[in-house]
Amino acid sequence: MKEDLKIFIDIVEKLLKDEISNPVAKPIAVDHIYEEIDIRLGDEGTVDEEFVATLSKLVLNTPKTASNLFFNQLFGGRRGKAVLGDLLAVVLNNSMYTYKVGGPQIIIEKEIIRNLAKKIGYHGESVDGTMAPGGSMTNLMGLLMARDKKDPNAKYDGISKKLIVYTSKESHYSTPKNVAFAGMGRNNIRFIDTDEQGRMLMMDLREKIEEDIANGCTPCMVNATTGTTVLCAFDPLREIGEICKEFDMWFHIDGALGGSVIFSKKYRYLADGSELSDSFSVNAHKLFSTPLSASFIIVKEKKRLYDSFSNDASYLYQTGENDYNPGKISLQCGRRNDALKFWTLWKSIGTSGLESIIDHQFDTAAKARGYVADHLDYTLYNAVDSISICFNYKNIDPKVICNELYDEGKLMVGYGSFNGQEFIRLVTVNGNIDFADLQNFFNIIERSY
Ligand code: ABU
Repeated sequence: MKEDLKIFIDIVEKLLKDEISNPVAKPIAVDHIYEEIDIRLGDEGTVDEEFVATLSKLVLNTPKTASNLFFNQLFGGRRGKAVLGDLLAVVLNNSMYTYKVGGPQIIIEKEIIRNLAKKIGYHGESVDGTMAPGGSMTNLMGLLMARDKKDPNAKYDGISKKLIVYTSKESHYSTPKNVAFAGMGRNNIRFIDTDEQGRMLMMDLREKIEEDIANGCTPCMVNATTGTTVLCAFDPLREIGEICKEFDMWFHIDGALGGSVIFSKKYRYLADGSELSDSFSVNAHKLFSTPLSASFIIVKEKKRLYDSFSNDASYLYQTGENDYNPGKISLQCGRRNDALKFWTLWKSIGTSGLESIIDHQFDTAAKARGYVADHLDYTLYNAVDSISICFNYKNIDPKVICNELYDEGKLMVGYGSFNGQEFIRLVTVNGNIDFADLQNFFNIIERSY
């Protein structure tokens, strides 16, 4: 182990040095990858020197998602204290299903959940939550609780009614996948129209619910989004909450991307009404740049978690209270410790430090939007508070710009679309970048075209 730790440190030092001079790994064409790197597994092991050389080459040729030129997806950057926590979680190698096996790590997860719940606006003893491997899976958990509340026998006999799920046209692609997994059927989603800023339109929501009731269907859940994938738009939670109450529907908030605004006094207004929801998901690996993945789901009534996810297993639950055996409220059995990395970050910088991270990202995005708006060669497509800056440059096809800059190893950014308009989607999820890095991003585009 000591020998391997030394190899680890050597390779990480090489990577950190390389990230400065080569912030974008030149992509290797997938049909040449075996020629470039000795990936093939064989009957015989490799000797140490060759093994280390191959491992170093592999690491240095992997896309550099922590560099200040990575804007391609909704994660990025690296925070030392969070990495430290995750490395320790790997070395400890606990599974997070029982207190007997997880010990204080279980309490660390509970402490985070308790504090997140307060920020959402859930209070009292009935609140609980858990983690799952990614925002799609925490959304699935919200959906399964909604299904089981509306159709309690579904988990024994299968679904007995036509349960309908409402989500905006701009919401994450996990919803259609999840309703299929849940046996509810992709045809039983209603995609709600959005306004010009990409926010769910209440009039369309109400009309679709009333139409479904008239047709004998059962409205089950609204999946609202706090930070949509492309525009990072924020649905009007308070109004959605009121509609859910009126029609007795589960209210889930997909806050995977933007849910972290609950930490910011300045941007909290974007999640106004969050306390009306039944469940709320948020990813620390997005705006807080912890290592992937750190996805939480917080639930107002813990009974719902038990109803949907518990199952006796005498070989597993042998000690203690339910509250500290989170396997009883998990999607999984074996579950890695994704909590420690967020706890080490939170413990080291405090809640005020988390607030500063969120403010910095939104403020930096606002400056970037200002830059785009002020320069005639650019067209800006979204102008409200958000960490996405959606733009085009000199009317050049955004696919061409994104793909060429990637192929040339200059920077990594992706494109998106809204209302039929395609554009480049720049995101400020990496809290280590500041406006100078974005200025550099724009300069690269301007020099190239
Ligand atoms: N959670 C989905 C993120 C995908 C994207 O970066 O667009």
